[in-house]
Amino acid sequence: KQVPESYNYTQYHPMKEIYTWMAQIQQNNSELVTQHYLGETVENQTIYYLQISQPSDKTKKIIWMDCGIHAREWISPAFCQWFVKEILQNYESDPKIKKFLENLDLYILPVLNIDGYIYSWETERLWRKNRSPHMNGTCYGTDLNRNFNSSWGTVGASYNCSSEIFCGTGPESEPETKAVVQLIERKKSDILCFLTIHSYGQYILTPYGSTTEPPSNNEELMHVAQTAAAALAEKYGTSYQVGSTSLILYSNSGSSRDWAHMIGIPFSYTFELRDKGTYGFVLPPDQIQPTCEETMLAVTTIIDYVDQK
Ligand code: ING
Ligand code: ZN
Repeated sequence: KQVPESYNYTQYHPMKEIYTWMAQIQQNNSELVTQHYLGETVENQTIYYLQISQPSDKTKKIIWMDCGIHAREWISPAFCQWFVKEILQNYESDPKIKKFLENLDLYILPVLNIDGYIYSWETERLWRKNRSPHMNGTCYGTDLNRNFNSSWGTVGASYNCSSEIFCGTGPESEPETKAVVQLIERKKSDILCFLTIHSYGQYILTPYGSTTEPPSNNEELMHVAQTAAAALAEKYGTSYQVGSTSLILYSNSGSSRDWAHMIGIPFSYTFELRDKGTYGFVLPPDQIQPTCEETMLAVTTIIDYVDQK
């Protein structure tokens, strides 16, 4: 399969280059990849996701993975792009990939918070939120991972628009949140697995963040995540901690992971990629490749498990 040859997957890329990459990926792999419109950002940038589907008449289940919900977590979009490249490059030769694509479609959203990502490149490297204006433009940004309709605004969130964890003016107040919600709601009975990629800290987080009450399938959720973390560690020895957000970190409400599980998607996880704080959000480019390689093992472990279920 063709991936744009000149594209450097071991560098971070500005949004403009990611847009071009998405268009080329679809052009060069038109039998497998479709670029779909998801919605628009506050600043009218178009949000796209890529659907990777093997042609067949069979109805398939869906694996969702979004990246770049937080602007400064640059390793996240880098991973979504790496993931797509790996699937396309190894599709012919790797029977495991061919096998799960018989039953599953992959929906990959490389950058959700496009306005924030651009702002992080051009103005403020450590910007986190989107770029919605509040208080007559004196204060900017909603934390999109506090804006979903899952115990919205109850814990680990702020009503102050200058806070890093401002939850917005209401559940789904932001167009970026709404765009995700509309698609996922429409497809939810087919979605098996919802993965949302962040950094940093080296965690695989299970629901819920908003309550310490475990979800009904907690044992299986934990088992699969632990297997994924073990597969990840085999590559470079990187250790990940597994557990529910509210138990191993702190409580938070309005996250997309909680929301996805609450509407009935059984396997819902947040990944917090490298590192553990040495570089934090400013992970050096020489760690893109090892981070993506090891994360690939964790993600494919989860996909294989849900495929075989
Ligand atoms: N972390 C996520 C956040 O939205 C999270 C997930 C929530 C982690 C609560 C820990 C506790 O804050 C990052 N890095 O964005
Ligand atoms: Zn994040």
